[in-house]
Amino acid sequence: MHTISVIDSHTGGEPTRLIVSGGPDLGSGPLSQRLERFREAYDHIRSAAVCEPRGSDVVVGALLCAPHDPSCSAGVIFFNNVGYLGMCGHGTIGLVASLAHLGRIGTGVHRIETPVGIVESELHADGSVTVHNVPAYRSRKRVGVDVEGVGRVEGDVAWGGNWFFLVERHGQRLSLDNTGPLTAFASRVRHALEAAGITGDDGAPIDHVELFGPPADPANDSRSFVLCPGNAYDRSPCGTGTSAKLACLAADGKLEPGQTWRQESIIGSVFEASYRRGDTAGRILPSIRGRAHVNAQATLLLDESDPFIWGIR
Ligand code: PYC
Repeated sequence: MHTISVIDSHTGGEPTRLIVSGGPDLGSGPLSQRLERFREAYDHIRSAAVCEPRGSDVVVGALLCAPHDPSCSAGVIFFNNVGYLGMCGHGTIGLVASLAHLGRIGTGVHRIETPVGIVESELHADGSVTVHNVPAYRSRKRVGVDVEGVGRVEGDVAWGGNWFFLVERHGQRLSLDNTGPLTAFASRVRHALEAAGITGDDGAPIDHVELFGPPADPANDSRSFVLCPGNAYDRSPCGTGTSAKLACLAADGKLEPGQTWRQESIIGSVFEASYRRGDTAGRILPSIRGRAHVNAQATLLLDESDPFIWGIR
């Protein structure tokens, strides 16, 4: 029987399952290349780790890898119920909390290699983690798309480590008892973007949709509902999504460098975010602070006689 050791955590309610050992041997080289090897040769390990019946649509997986860049403490490849993520903010916070739980790192700054670049993370004495994310930017403002059964929806296209479509005017109620209709709405928007050929700059699909509205808690700046690629919604405020939001706020002159933005998730969890100016092309350097809690340390058992050994795909 094959076994995989994992640490489970959640960051503001959003789960991360970190594969510590027993995962695929992807060899060496840049993590972008190792991600392709994972996709081509070991996709069944992805689905075994995060899909039902062991996992669920909500679980984000993280494969701990030896870094290619020697200045990094760790490398990581994130994945979910349908594929792979370039970066994952809540997952990086979960990774750092899990490595601290294992006693592999202490408080301070740690460089983490991802398929889309190196991020710096800082584990604070109170257990919270700041992620200094990859550069974020808004690619296009107020892009219109015709959504079946809804009509014209306008949003911004932005990169925050993944591609996002950010919608302010959607007419939806951003509340936890309304996640069914929110999921249906955001999913239609994503399909409409795909049908209209609206993509990220590199031709990659815009696979995350973010709906924004006023916060439930007046201490926060905004509430969001974020639909992830596999149709699960993010329980956390979404680190890469908050980075994309900061890029839009910065581009509109609505948030100054260093100013704090408190992004509230659909379940009420919060990331504290700010940015520094990046380059002259308008890219920003986002920082996201949140807290993860380790809630399981387990061994996954992969039994060849189990008809769903590789998950329900
Ligand atoms: O926190 O960046 C994030 C994220 C992406 C998908 C789910 N969470």
